[in-house]
Amino acid sequence: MLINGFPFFKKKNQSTINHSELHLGVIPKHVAIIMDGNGRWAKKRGLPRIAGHKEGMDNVKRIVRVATKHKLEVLTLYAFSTENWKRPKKEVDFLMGLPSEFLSTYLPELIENNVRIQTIGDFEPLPSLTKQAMTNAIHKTKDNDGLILNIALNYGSRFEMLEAVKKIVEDVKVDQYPIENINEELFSNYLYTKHISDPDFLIRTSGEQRLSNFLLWQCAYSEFWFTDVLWPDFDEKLFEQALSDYEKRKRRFGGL
Ligand code: V07
Repeated sequence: MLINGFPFFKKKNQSTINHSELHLGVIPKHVAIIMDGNGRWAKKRGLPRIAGHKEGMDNVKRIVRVATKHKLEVLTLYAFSTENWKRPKKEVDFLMGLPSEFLSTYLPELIENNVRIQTIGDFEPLPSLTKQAMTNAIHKTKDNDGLILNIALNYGSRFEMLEAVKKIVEDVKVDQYPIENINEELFSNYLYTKHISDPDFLIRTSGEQRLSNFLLWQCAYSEFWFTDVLWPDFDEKLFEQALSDYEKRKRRFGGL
């Protein structure tokens, strides 16, 4: 390849660099990320908030590549919460366009990299174009057995648990099982995440140190990792730093 008269060689295929180069012994199987700080990233540059969301979306592509490189099993991203509807309509509309925008450019690469797309959240209230884009991507990647890219869309943990309670009560009412059968395993099977292991590692960017209604039940035993870095600036190196910190915590555990 020639650019400006200089020969450029394709970089070594990312997936051939394995995590041993980073000395990452224990890789979390499931990483969940609260991608916070996009609005602040834009404000710092005098740009509208939506410019920050666009930059945040481009960063999702980079981080998904790192997740595949390190052979994570599941990457769950908090893309849109049940509380996000309270934002100005223009911003909500823009956010709702991001899944189709992301997939229209990136779905072929996801398919090529054996990524399987899934979602958690209340799908029904989403605009039909958003639903179509997601349903299509889920369908086209359903047989892939690499990374599960799990997108939390219109997700709220309390809502998820209340819906689970309602369904359990219904099932008890029609004598599917007695109340005594209700245990953690049964409850877990009524959540959006029933097919997915609990997160081993939860990352939140942009300085806030709280869960904000994200995976409250599922994070009961997760390791938490926080950084002041804003989501659009959360790069490959920092992600690998986080993974390496996870490994150190696990090693200490093992020593006890
Ligand atoms: C959204 C960008 C990232 C920062 C947080 C809020 C804004 C990627 C997606 C996406 C990716 C794959 C997919 C569906 C959606 C996305 C929303 C917002 C709603 F299958 N980024 N991103 N979706 N932001």
